[in-house]
Amino acid sequence: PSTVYLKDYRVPEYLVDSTRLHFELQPKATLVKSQLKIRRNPAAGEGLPPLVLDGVELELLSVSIDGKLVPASRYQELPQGLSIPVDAPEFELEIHNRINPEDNTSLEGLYLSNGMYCTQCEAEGFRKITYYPDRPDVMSRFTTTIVAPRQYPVLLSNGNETARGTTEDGRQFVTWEDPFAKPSYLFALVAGDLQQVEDSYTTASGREVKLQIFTEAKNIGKCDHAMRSLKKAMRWDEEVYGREYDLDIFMVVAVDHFNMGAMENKGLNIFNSACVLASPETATDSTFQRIESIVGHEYFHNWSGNRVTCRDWFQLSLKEGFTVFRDAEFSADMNSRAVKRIEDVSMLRTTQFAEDGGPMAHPVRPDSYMEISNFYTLTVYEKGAEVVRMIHTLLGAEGFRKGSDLYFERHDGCAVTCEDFIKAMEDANGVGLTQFRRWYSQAGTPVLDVTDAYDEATGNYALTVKQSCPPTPGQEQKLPFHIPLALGLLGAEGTDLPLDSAGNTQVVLQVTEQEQTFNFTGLQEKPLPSLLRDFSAPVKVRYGYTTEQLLFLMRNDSDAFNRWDASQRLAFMALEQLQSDYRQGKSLYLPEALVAAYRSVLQNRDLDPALIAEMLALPSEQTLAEQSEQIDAEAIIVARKFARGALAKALKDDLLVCYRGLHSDKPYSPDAAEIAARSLKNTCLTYLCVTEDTDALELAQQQFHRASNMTDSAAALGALVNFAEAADTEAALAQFYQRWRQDTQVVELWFGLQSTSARWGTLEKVRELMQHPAFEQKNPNKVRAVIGGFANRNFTQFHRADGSGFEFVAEQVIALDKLNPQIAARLVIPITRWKKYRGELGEKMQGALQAVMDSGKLSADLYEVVSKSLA
Ligand code: HT7
Ligand code: ZN
Repeated sequence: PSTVYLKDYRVPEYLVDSTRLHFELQPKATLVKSQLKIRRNPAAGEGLPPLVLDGVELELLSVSIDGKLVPASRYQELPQGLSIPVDAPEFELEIHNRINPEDNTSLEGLYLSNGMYCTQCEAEGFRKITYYPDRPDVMSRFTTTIVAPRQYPVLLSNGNETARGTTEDGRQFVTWEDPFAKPSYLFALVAGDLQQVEDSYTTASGREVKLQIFTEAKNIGKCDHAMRSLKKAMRWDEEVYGREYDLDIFMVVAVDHFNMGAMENKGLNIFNSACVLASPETATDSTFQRIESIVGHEYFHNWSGNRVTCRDWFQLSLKEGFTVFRDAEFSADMNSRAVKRIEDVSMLRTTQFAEDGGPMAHPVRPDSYMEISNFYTLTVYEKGAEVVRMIHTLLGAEGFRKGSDLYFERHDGCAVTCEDFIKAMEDANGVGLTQFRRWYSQAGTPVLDVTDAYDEATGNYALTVKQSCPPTPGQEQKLPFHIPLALGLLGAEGTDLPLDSAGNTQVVLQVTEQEQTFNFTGLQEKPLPSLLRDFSAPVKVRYGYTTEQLLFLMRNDSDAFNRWDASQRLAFMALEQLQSDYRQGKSLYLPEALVAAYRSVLQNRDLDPALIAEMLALPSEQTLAEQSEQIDAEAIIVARKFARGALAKALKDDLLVCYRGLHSDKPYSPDAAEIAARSLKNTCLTYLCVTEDTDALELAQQQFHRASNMTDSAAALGALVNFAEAADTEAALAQFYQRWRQDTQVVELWFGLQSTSARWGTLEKVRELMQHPAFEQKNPNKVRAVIGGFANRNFTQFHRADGSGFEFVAEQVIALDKLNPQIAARLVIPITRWKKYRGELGEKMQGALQAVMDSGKLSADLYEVVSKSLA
């Protein structure tokens, strides 16, 4: 596969003013007729070069220009497209081709999912439907007619329905017209025997919008939460960004086979069923929250992505980083702001930092790729959102809003760049963000080394910040970043000290140099710094906190995020010590101070229970691995297991009191307070079960049998799967499956609980599950639950010392690549970081990766990840 470079970007040679599509649906032979009004792009230069269209896996039937058939000798079929000679600056092109949705297991283009036709065109899937300039800067007005047999009563596409009827041979047809010009990646088509839930929304300016969610009949009772979330998102975007919805209808469709979470096609969002369907009996609290955030995310794309889109795929973070920031703020406003931030930062630190330190590290705006699907990454999405958040921090809420208003106004209907976004922010606020732009072009996670000095005689407190950034592939040296460093200073009483004459207790330092000293004057005592409040930048901060100082911050910091962060630093220090003791063959011991700190958190009645749950959670093995210079998997596993066991034993009585106090018989509601209570209750239950005491496991059994909602049921089953005797575990699993076997989403959860079990024997179990009748290799959700659960969320068993976990993943990746390259290229990631491992385990991982490389011809997707990781 060849490499595409940002520096080679050229404007399109031809523009497409209108696109008329006509589909005659048949599982193995769908006929596609496309009529395009094409015009030479005046910005592209002189002459009339051939028109080159993208096309992949298409059967070409005919090409006509202005109504005349073009003989096959006149055009050239390319390996990935079609080249047609042009002799006029404007013409109408008609192409007929055939495609095979039934055999399309890549889930890109048009495919069948449980007998329902659906599409996925981002990033380059439209070229699997018909020949087209399949790039985001070619925007066209689409009209789509779908003809289908009667067993597909629902026929949907983008925009408004303008005609429907019956053809002479008894098939039905529907025509849709989208009044907004859009790139091909936002095209969508759905056909199936679907039911719908309908509602309406009145916009701020008084327009009535019809809202519809389509699913298979059996899921119709699981749409209410998504519908409520959609209406909240529509209101929020009006209130916070002044953005109204623009069509008369907004449709959402749930499909079972989907490579990602959802897709923001104009007016017709397509969702992975797992990201839209929920009921209290079948979905956990985190699923409810995930649905709210993804429904919001896709809806927000209507402005940040659809009305203003990307010029090219290097600019992906323009829409994704911005939209993730928007959805995170939406979720924070709907739920607990601090807990949302903690969850997001935990995920970023574990997974995005690992990506930034691994072989596929790339900037938020990458400058090259082989396969764009590989760049829908945590860096583009999550770090991209952090970059937007930093702009928000630097400009303030009002300044940011001015910038976003200008951005939408300036670029409405256009395909633009990250540069255009920053420029709008600068122009609206009269500021310069020149150095800040490096966040878009430099990869890697910056490190801040902070030291301080207090001068008693003058009352001056000097804080010195040194920034550095490790090398990443292709970027040895980095220039200093512009880093907003939010901080507060705590006095001995634990209160925030005033930092200026106005009495402000928090400042945002502008860190721009390699080394910089900031002075605070008039201080009566040496303060304790609370650094990087609310995680004001995606960096690592190193400061020599003592255990006592961290305990102090845990108790007193006014920034909830930093209270949690202090608990994590404290746990991290203890876990590092345990790892080192284990390596030296010393006996293991958990400091009493840590136990006491956890006890006082658990007993604190003033804290949000969800925050307590977060503070009680030890850093995951993955987080510990990410923070290690060289990963010693065995030491990490032993240390964490020991610490968890010691805490569980020491805190048993407190955990029990807390658990009992949080038990409630109220009917389920996914509101913040109740989610928080369940979260803490189930954290306590899991800790109690760690001891494997009979009475604790009895509690889990009771909760499992009596639970009235899936959150409690799944938490109890999870505890049993990890800590109960084999016979009890099997009995509970069997009972659960019998009860829920008809429910796809619950069966996926059931798969996930088993594949992530830390118990020895899980790998054999995973192989067994792959033979289960409910497992389907062609369904990404099932693959993610069983194989992905094992590879990504089962640190203990995936890192088996004999390397069998790695070999298993390699074997599955090779098999999956033949069916679905996007999924294979994601699944391989856990075995790409071999260079970070100590000793033999790293070699075993490298061997597994090499086996993938040597297995034969790989897809472009998989080849890119494997070759870059072996280099
Ligand atoms: N914008 C959407 C991206 C997406 C996608 C990308 C590659 C392959 C399949 C895909 N499905 C959806 C999702 C989003 O960020 O909203
Ligand atoms: Zn998105």
